[in-house]
Amino acid sequence: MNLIIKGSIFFCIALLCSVNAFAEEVDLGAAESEFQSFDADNNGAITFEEMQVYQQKRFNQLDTDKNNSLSAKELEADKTNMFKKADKNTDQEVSRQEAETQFKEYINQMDKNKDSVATGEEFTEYWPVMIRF
Ligand SMILES: [Ca+2]
Ligand SMILES: [Ca+2]
Ligand SMILES: [Ca+2]
Repeated sequence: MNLIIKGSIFFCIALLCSVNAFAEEVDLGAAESEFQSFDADNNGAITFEEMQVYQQKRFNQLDTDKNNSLSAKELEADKTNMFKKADKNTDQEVSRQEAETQFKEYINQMDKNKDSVATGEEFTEYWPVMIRF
C-alpha cells in the first residue's frame, strides 16, 4: 500500500515537472513572429495558399544545392523541425511533394474549427506540436 502511494506521488511530481519543462521550453513569442511570416497579406489568418507559399519559399532557402530535395545536411538549417517531419518514406531526403503534403497536414490540424484558415490563436496553439520532432 505504502509503495503504491509513494509511486503515485512520484508519478504526479514527474508529471508536474514535465508539464513545467514543456511550458518553459516552448517560446510562444517565436510563434507570433513566425505567424507573421506565414500571413503574407497580414489579415490575421493563414490560408492553405499562404501556407504553401511559405513552404516553397522556405524550401528554396534550405535547398542550397538546388536539386529540389532537402538532404539531412540541408535540413540542419531548419531550426523549427517543420521540414524534418516531412520525410515520410524515411530516405533521409525531403522532396517538394513531401514538403507540400506535410504543410497541408499542418494547416488541417491547426484549423480546429474547419473554416479553412488558421487564426493566430489556432497557430500559436499548434506551434509546439509543429516544431517538436
Ligand atoms: Ca492571410
Ligand atoms: Ca538539396
Ligand atoms: Ca480556423
